Amino acid sequence: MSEPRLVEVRRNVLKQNDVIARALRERFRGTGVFVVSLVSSPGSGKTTFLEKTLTLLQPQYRVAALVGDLATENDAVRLARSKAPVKQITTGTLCHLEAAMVQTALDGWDLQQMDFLFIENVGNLVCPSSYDLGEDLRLVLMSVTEGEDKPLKYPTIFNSADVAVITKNELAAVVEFDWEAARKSIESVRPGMKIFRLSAKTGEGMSAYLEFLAQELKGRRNTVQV
Ligand SMILES: Nc1nc2c(ncn2[C@@H]2O[C@H](COP(=O)(O)OP(=O)(O)OP(=O)(O)O)[C@@H](O)[C@H]2O)c(=O)[nH]1
Ligand SMILES: [Mg+2]
Repeated sequence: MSEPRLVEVRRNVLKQNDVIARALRERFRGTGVFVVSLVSSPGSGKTTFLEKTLTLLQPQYRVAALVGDLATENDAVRLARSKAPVKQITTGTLCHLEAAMVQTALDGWDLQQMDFLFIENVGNLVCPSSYDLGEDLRLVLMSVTEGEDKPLKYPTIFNSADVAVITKNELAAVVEFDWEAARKSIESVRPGMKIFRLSAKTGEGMSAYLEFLAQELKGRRNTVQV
């Protein structure tokens, strides 16, 4: 029996995305920019966390950001308060960013003038996991208000990410967040995954994360001569 046509079309789209993502990755490596993407469910705090990250990194590093949403420029407006270059990508009906969208959005930007490029994906715990964007590091965010079992329910997004970030940590006690249960959920889906606990609102935990980013950039620059 032949495969349904929908499966075939989907496979071709993913294959095409992989080709563009590979080209993007080579371009990023060639220019020395370190690219970090952020995925999470809607409202986990990606933009808040990213605005804080851009603001705190800027005295030392050259940073820029792309942000994806189905509609509105709201997040780009918020991120631009950091004074970093920012572009909004609106996807219309798509629940994820694709490598081609990132490629188009980078038009006119000189990657050689950047240390870090951040890409905030559309808020969704399912779709973004299938699409490589050529990034060096993928962060999956989970706020303490979402429940500790999200990694068990949405394993693919945790599997496709490199680092987990637990956000809104200052609310943990109020919502009776069970840190040990959350850690076990992540560990069972992705053993050994690095986890940061922080609050973008209070700034608690941000310095450990920023230090980690600095080390990642350093490691990259030591292995790739630019
Ligand atoms: N208390 C608290 N609230 C936070 C924190 N981070 C974000 N929020 C709030 O959570 C809500 C959603 O935050 P956003 O940063 O817009 O979340 P997002 O993941 O970018 O949302 P989408 O782009 O729509 O997916 C806002 O009301 C923020 O003020 C935090 O560390 N502590
Ligand atoms: Mg956002």
